Formats: sequence, structure tokens, C-alpha cells
Amino acid sequence: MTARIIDGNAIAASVRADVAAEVATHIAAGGRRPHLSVVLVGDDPASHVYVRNKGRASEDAGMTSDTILLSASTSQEEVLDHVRRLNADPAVSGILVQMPLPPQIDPHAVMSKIDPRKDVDGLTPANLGLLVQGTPFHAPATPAGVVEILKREGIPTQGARVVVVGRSVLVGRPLALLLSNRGPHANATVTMAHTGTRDLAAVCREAEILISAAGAPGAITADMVRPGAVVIDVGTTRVADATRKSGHRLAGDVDFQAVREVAGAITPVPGGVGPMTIAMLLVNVMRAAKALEGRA
Ligand code: L34
Repeated sequence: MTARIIDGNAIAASVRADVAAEVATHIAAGGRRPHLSVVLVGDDPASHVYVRNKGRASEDAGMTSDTILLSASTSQEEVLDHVRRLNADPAVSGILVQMPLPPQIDPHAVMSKIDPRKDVDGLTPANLGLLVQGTPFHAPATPAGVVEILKREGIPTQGARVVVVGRSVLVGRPLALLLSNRGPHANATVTMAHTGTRDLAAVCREAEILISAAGAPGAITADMVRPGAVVIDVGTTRVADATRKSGHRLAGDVDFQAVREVAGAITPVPGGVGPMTIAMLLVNVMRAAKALEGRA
């Protein structure tokens, strides 16, 4: 069996078109134009690419955006000053602090200061708490993107056995919660596997939907995949590649060539979950703008 390849770019384009229409309707009804402010600390080259793409995508959808670029030596207090200013600015609908942050900055300290209504990453304690409670407001963009792929591809999740590899606050934990909550595109039986999991291959083979968010190229090999399973690859790791003009390429967690011979459907890297992260961010910015204006 050769897997169907899920086109994340096409699904993201469709989500982005929906958001653009919603922005136009919102503005025609007298709403304020949604605005995304991104805080980027340091020189991580991949982060700069992702943040640039987030700004462009918000503008393509009819929103405005700005990026606050801070040096790698910026103090936590300086970052918090920016967060406080953006919280207080009525022109700002959404605030995003790109991860990873340099070591002198505690990501939890920064997240906890963002106004939950403007927290378009869904990473504040308030939004994570709502997710645990089963009543999410802003859900983190990458996990929301995975759920949207399953929804738009018509992949049933009711009662399905899902294995999520990875327990990060950005992806693994919120994704396990989203998929195990009650609801039409959820209600799955979710196992969260991680570096402490015994016999990871056997656990993964149980999955009808296998989602890898390990951030480790080659972590998922063909022997770990149940024949016909849906495989969602969240990993995006930059690896050196001398054959490329850029000197690098983006690698997922999944051994794509081998796994596509076993799986029923599979997301590629690039062109899978990555573009969905950006599309779902825009969905969150639109929700934030409406909530701030009392139009939600
Ligand atoms: N705060 N930090 C915060 N929120 C996030 O949602 C993120 N994430 C992750 C890293 N740090 C974050 C992202 O934005 C990962 N991530 C992300 C966003 C976009 C893409 C990949 C990861 C993406 O667009 N990937 C494209 C290729 C882009 C390229 O050319 O390098 C893809 O097709 O996969």
C-alpha cells in the first residue's frame, strides 16, 4: 500500500481564504482591522523564517502585523515591558512570543503575563486551563492545525486510537487534550508517548492515527506504523544539506519514504503541518479581535 499524501499547503490555503473572508465581513460590519504583534528574541534562523511568514500571512488575510525584533541578550524584564505595552494597546488584537527564547528568559514567566484574550498562541495558563477543562478559547496553533487536517481530510477520530509522540507544552500536551476532549473531531483514545516510554515501537503500532511531535528526524520508522494508519508528522528540524543552495533542508520526524509504503495517509515535511500552524494562528487572531470588541 502506498499512502495518500496529505497536502497541508492546500488545506492551509483554504483556511486562510476563510479567515480573509471573515476579516472582510468584520470590517464591513464596522469592526477594527485585526492586528498581530510578534515578539522575536534572538537570531534563530528558522524562527526568523516562521515569523516572517506569519507576518505575511496575516497581511494576505487583510490583517496588519508588526514584529518586535530583540537581540539575543535581551533581559526577561525588557520582554515583559513589551508584553505589558502590547496588552495595553487597543490596536493590538493578538500577541505572539516566538519560541525558543534565549536561556536567560523563562518562557512561563513571559506567557503568564500575556492578556489571555490576546494570547493567539494559546499558551497562557488561562488558555491552557480552559483546554484542560474541555472548553478551549484560543488553542495552540500547531495542535489546532493537526485537528483541522483530520477534520478537513474526513479522518474520523471518534473512539480512534491515537498516539501522540512528544509532551511539549507547544504541541504534544495540548494536542492530546484537544483530541481526547468530547466533540465531533475529537473523542479519541489518546496515548501520550515520550522519551520515557517503554517499547515505543509497540505503543506506536497500536495507533490508527500516529502523530509525531518529537522534533527528532528518523524517530518514526516503518516498523512502528500499523498498516493503513494515518501518520501526521509535526517535526520540523533544520538539518545541514550540502546539496541545497541554502545549505540546509527541513526534516520531519518520520522516515517518509519507508513509512509511506505502510501508512494509509501521511503528511509531508515541508508542506504538511507547518503551513497549518500559520493558518490556525490567523484563526486565533480573528477570534481575539472579535472578543476584544465584544463581537465574539
Ligand atoms: N510561540 N513558538 C510559538 N508559537 C508557535 O506556533 C511556534 N511554532 C513552532 C516553533 N516555535 C513557536 C511555529 O511557529 C514551529 N512553528 C512553525 C511555523 C511554521 C512552519 C514551521 C514551524 C512552516 O511554515 N513550515 C513550512 C516550511 C517553512 C520553511 O521554508 O522553512 C513547512 O512547509 O513545513
